[in-house]
Amino acid sequence: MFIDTARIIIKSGKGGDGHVSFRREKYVPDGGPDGGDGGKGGDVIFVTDENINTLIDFKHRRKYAAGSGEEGGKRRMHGKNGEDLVIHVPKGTVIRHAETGKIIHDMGNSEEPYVMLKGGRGGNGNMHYATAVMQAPRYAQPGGKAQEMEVILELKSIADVGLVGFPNVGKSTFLSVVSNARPKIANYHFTTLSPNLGVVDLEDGGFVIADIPGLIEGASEGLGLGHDFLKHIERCRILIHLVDGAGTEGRDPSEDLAAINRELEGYNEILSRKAQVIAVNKMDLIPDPQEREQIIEKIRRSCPDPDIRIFPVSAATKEGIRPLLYYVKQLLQELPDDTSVFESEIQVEDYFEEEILAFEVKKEGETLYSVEGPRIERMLGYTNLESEKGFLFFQNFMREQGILDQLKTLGIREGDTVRVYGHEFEYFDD
Ligand SMILES: Nc1nc2c(ncn2[C@@H]2O[C@H](COP(=O)(O)OP(=O)(O)OP(=O)(O)O)[C@@H](O)[C@H]2O)c(=O)[nH]1
Ligand SMILES: [Mg+2]
Repeated sequence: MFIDTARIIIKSGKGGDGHVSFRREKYVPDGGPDGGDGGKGGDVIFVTDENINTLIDFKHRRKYAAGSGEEGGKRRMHGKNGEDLVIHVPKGTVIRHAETGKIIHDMGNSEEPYVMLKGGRGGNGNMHYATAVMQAPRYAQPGGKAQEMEVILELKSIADVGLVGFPNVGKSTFLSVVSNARPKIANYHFTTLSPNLGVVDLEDGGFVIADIPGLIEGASEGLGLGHDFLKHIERCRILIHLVDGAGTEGRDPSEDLAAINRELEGYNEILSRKAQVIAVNKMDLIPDPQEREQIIEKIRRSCPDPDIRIFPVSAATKEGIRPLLYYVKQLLQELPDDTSVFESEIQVEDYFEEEILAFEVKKEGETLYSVEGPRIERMLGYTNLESEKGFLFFQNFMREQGILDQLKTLGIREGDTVRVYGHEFEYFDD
C-alpha cells in the first residue's frame, strides 16, 4: 500500500534531575555537597532514507519518544544521557504542526539530519550550589522538561516534472517510454492508483518525472483520486499536460485542457503558477496530416498562454517524444530552482520558548511569597546569589521579567520574605 500521510506524536527525553547528597568519607565529618548532574534527555531527530518511499511504517505506531536522562548520583556522578530518537522518513517528507497545519520543516532531498525536538537539559546536582554562606545546599535542579508535539508527516514526491491529465490519456504509457519506470498501463480509468516516479536519462543529464492518477472535474474538491496526489506534483517545476489528441473517448482536448487547469487552480496557487508544456498524445490514431494540424490549431487557439509550447506526440510509437523531452530539459535549465523546498512557517524553538518564559508568583503566607518557573530555575543554575554581583543581577532579572511588579500587585511589603527554590530573601522596595 502507498501511504503518503501520517499523524504521529513525538516526544524528546526529559532531562535527569540533579542529585542532592553530601560527601561521606572517613575522617571528613561534614562533607560538602557532592550530588552529580542529571543526564541530558534525548533529542528527536529526522533523517531521510533512500530505501523508504512510503510513510506506511507510521500507520502502525502513533507515539515516538526519545530516552530520558538519568538522575545524577552521589560522589558527583553524572546521570546517563537519554538516547536520541532517530526517525527515518522518505526523501520529500514535509513535517507539519498538527494543530495549525503549518510547515515545520521540509526534509526535501537533504541528507542533513533535522533535530526537531531537543531533550531537556540535565539538572545541576547540589555540588554546584555550595557557597561560603550556604555550605550544605539541599537544592538540586530538576531536569529540563521534555518537548512533545503532534505532527503530520506528508510525502511530497521529489520530481522535476509532473504529468497531469484526465484518466486514460496515456500518462503512464508516456512515463514508461521516456523513463526507467514500469507503471501499470491499461485501457480503463484510474489504472494508476498512486504516483510513479521515473528517471529520464538524456545524454547530458536527466530529470525525474512523476506520473499521478488521472484527474477529473471536481478533483480539487476531492472527486476521483487526483486530489490526494496533487501534493506530489507541488515540487515540480514543470507540468506536462497530456491530452488525448484523438479524442478516443469522445473527449475534446481543448475542453480537457481548460478543465484540468481549473482543477489545478482550485487546488492551490502553487500548481496554477507552474510552467506548462502540452503534449497532445495518441497522434498515431490521426494519420491525416491536415486533420492533425486542425486538432493542434484548435488547442493552440484555446490555450490561455501563447508561450506554452504544444507538442504532438504518440506514446505508442514514440513519435515526437524526443523534441518534447529536450525542450523540457532546456526549460528546466532556464527556470529558477526555487520551488522544490517548502519554507518553514513555524519555528519549533519559539513554540517551546513560551513555556520557558513562564513563571508563577504566589503568596504563601502572611509575609511569605514564592517565585517559581523554569526560566528562574535556569537563572539560578548560573547565578551565585551569595555574591553581591550575582544578587544584583538576579534582582535586575526579576524586575525585567515583571516579577517584582507581580509581587507588588500581590501586596508585598518591606521586610517580607521571597522564596525562590530554597533560597530566601528579604524584600526591599527599590
Ligand atoms: N493509440 C494509442 N494508445 C495509447 C497511447 N498512449 C496510451 N495509449 C493507450 O491508452 C490507454 C491508457 O493508457 P495509460 O497510460 O494507462 O493512461 P493513463 O493516463 O495513465 O490512465 P490512468 O492511470 O487511468 O489515469 C492504454 O490502453 C494505452 O495503451 C498512444 O500514444 N496511442
Ligand atoms: Mg496511469
